[in-house]
Amino acid sequence: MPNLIPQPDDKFTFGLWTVGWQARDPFGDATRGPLDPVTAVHKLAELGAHGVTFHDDDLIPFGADEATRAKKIAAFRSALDATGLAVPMATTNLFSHPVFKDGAFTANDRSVRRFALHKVIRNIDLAAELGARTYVFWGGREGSESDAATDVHAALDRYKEALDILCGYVRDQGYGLRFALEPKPNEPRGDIFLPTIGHALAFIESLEQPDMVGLNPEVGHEQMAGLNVVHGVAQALWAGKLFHIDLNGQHGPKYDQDLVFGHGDLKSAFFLVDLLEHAGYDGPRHFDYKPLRTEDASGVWASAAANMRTYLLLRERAKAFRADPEVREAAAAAGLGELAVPTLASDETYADLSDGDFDLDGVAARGLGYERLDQLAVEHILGAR
Ligand SMILES: [Mn+2]
Repeated sequence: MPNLIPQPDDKFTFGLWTVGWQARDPFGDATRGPLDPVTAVHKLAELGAHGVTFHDDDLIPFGADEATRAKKIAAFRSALDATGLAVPMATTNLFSHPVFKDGAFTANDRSVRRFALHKVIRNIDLAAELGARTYVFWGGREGSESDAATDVHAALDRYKEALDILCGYVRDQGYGLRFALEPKPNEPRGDIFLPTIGHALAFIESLEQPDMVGLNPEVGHEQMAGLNVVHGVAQALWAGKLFHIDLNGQHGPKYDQDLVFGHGDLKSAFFLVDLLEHAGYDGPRHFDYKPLRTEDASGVWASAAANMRTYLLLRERAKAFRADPEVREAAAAAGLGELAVPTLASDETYADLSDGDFDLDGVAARGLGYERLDQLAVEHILGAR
């Protein structure tokens, strides 16, 4: 039996806001009480996590005075020291307070934009102090419900301006931080700017320091847009932009479910783990999920453990899939390796292309055997092989 006990080396991390979610939704009140960050740190360490991540407001209540702020940070630090838990990533809450109802970096109101930038800078200092390497930007309120009230061109100018300012700040301070944009198509805004991995990749190239900025794709966010998250993450890797990843579960285009990883589209989760494990991604496996509203505290910790165990199970399944001689033979028969061969040889040009010796009818009629390969994957996922 493979080792399914999470180890710090597995780099599993959780946001304070995940296990700490009190399960308020648009129709109902909280079903759970608040969770002290110190308790969360101890509990996550016990379960085998490597690290914890936070929004500024998860740790320090919005508007807290200096004394409260210092006290909260000190308590968090001692919990980290006592458990050895790392803080690989941090981010800013630019969505809860009513002041951000029309966005933060892209709010029409310039004073809101200036307030937002200052809020970020303050938390970047704390993130750097705690040793974070990645700073995430999820622009959940950057968007609109009405195109009549939205100048997208100007909004993208301001989004770029904000990231250029913040890149400059991090560079000036000499912090070893990189930024990761987290795309999402909608919710809480009707339409969010930079809605998918592809939009964000294109946007990054417009920045003054594109090398400092990459992506934090989230499984459920791509699936809410009806997209294949494995393809999206593969393209982020191809572009050298997979700086971080948010793992969770989602059943297709509907409200943001934030299920446990693997509790949505399990087959896609299998191929995502296979990709991460074999494509050289060595960053955190960060779970951004919400324990179901039906759960009490013990259900919360069961769900945290479930994320990690499901990942480890899928990692074993992916390893077995790749090692299976029948899978290798089926992949070879399907011509999978041939796509890695350039279409023109190194000494050829387009002038060498001709259809003279091409077996048009033969190639058109040939079966590719993908069904056999796909079923082998399903059998590995089901533990039947
Ligand atoms: Mn997320």
